[in-house]
Amino acid sequence: MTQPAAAPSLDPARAEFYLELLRQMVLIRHFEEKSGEAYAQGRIGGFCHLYIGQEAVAVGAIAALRADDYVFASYREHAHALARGTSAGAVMAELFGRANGCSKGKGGSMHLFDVERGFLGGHAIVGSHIPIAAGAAFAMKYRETDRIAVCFFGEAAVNIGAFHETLNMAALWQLPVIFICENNRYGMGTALERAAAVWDVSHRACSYDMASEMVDGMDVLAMYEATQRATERARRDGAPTLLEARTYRYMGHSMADPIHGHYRTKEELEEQKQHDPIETLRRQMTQGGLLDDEAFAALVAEVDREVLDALAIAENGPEPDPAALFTDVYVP
Ligand SMILES: Cc1ncc(C[n+]2csc(CCOP(=O)(O)OP(=O)(O)O)c2C)c(N)n1
Ligand SMILES: [Mg+2]
Repeated sequence: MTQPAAAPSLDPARAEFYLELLRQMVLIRHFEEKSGEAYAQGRIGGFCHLYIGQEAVAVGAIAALRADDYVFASYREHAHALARGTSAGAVMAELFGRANGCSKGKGGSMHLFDVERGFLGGHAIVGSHIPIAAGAAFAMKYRETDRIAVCFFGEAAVNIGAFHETLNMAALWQLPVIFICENNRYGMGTALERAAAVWDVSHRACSYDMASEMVDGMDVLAMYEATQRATERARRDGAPTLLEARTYRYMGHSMADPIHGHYRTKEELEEQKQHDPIETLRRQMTQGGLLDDEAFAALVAEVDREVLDALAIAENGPEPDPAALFTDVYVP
């Protein structure tokens, strides 16, 4: 597995693109801060796993995709849906269990779907979506398209048999799929104190015959470029890639887990915040003369309006009709 590449320098001609990456990361962060508040107030039911700290992974990788590619993610997937273009209102309404949510209120936080945008979940069972993503990639190849599938999962999924079966088959069959392991250092067990650090995916995965790269998952541009290279391999050669994004989540495993948890120190968290993905891109853009404080404040204000609108859409959304219990989300 190759080591992280050096941070790319900014190209002034791409200022709008960088601004869009920054906007998406700020949207995800503020959206999740608000959903965390709403959860604490009892307005969101079920589980809720926040992504704060990891924004660069979903935003950078998804920016490298085409609109007709498929994206699969785990239960920590609000960000992936938002980066894919699902509206903040449709995601928030789903968290609130409302009929105007992207899964019609039947899925909640862990089961966001948006077929129109090729976003195929939202999967609560660790590793369960990895073979499904390879199946989608198989279909794309079988139909002789150059569409690809991208699958995001946590590093604990590397312990699941289906991960190994899928990588083996993807390599043998040369499937156009990109596996993105979001290695945030912790995979939560059933008891908080049993959270295990599995901060070393590469040695368990490198035995498969496919290109693999380790990426700085706190750097949105590094994520974008690594994914771009992987999409070229997939579209041009129909070949799979494994990316290991080294990242960090600031919040607990879920809303049931205190911020620092029992398994890491406050100092570790503070140290990781020094590599904040939003601040990193903001600083790079500012130093490159592509952003000033005023423009950043305007971006934040616009995002905050969008998040407040999303809350209103969720709160005013109807509860699902009980008859919807017997219908499929996508088949009327
Ligand atoms: C097959 C299976 N086993 C156990 C669980 C309970 N569980 C939910 S999240 C999780 C940890 C996953 O950690 P990781 O893959 O690193 O993702 P992260 O939460 O760090 O994003 C576990 C064990 C589950 N959902 N599915
Ligand atoms: Mg993890």
